[in-house]
Amino acid sequence: MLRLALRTACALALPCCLTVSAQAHAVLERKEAAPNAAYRGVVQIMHGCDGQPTTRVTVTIPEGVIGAKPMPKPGWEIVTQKGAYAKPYQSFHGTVSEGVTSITWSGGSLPDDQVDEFTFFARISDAFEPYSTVYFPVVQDCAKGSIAWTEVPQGGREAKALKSPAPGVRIRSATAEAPAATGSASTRAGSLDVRTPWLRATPGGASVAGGYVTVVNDGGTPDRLVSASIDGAARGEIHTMSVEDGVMKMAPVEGGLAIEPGKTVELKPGGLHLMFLDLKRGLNAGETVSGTLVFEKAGTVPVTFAVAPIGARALGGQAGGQAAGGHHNH
Ligand SMILES: [Cu+2]
Repeated sequence: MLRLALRTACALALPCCLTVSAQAHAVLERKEAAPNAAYRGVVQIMHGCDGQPTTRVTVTIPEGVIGAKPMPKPGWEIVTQKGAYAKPYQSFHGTVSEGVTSITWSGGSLPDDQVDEFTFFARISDAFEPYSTVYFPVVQDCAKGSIAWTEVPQGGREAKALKSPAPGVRIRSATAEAPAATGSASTRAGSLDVRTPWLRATPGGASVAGGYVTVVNDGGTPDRLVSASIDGAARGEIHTMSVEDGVMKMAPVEGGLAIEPGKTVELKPGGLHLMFLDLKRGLNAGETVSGTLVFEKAGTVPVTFAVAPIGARALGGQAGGQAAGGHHNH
């Protein structure tokens, strides 16, 4: 088996590479899943093996992920392996004790300079703790050579420290699934209560969106919001907004935003806010967008942002027009 040196060109060329598994060529499109719910796994192959076309992709379905079924793919043959689960799981149709344990697509040829997706559906059982990560090892075989994206971080190491990390999916907490669009969504993370994350819909062509959330620290120790991300945006920043000489100005918050014990920090239009940059697509009112907030102590908190209309002052509020946000100047 050929183990490749990772090419730096990847980091420059593709937005995939901005995410945690920095240089992985095999990634999962959806990096979060709800426990005890359906999961649509899309394995994205971003490169071949050192220039060689990809001819076979095998994904291992981990224990606790049940009822896996591949989606047919024109030009590719599918072979599944079935086996007994380590224990029985509850499913829609009663108890299941066996199922697909690996899926292989072969017979096609994906050139190094093209990308493709290999899709399966499965159910994430209730066997996983909230905020744990489930790994789906992928083996990528090429006309010449092969890469095993099968490394799983051990003992607190980070996935990005690995040379060929297995694609991982983080399990959301059950509370994060509360319907965000109602504005009542609240996610608990340590001593923090993360409430009502929302985004403003973007006007046509805009590549920047404002994000808002309320964080309550009812514990006894300070914490700090250090970063934020949403699906479909290359990066997120935390901004302050102030008026200097009659001009509204924004600036990134250096070193993160302190969340002192006993305090509520409100990120809202006209004040502190999140800013998501380099959007791949526009945001439309009424939809929801998955994202994360990263705190120094509470860690990475998956959240679902509800999208409110362009210029909205609050989730469920009325559009406020130009003056509301100032993101037009960004
Ligand atoms: Cu801003």
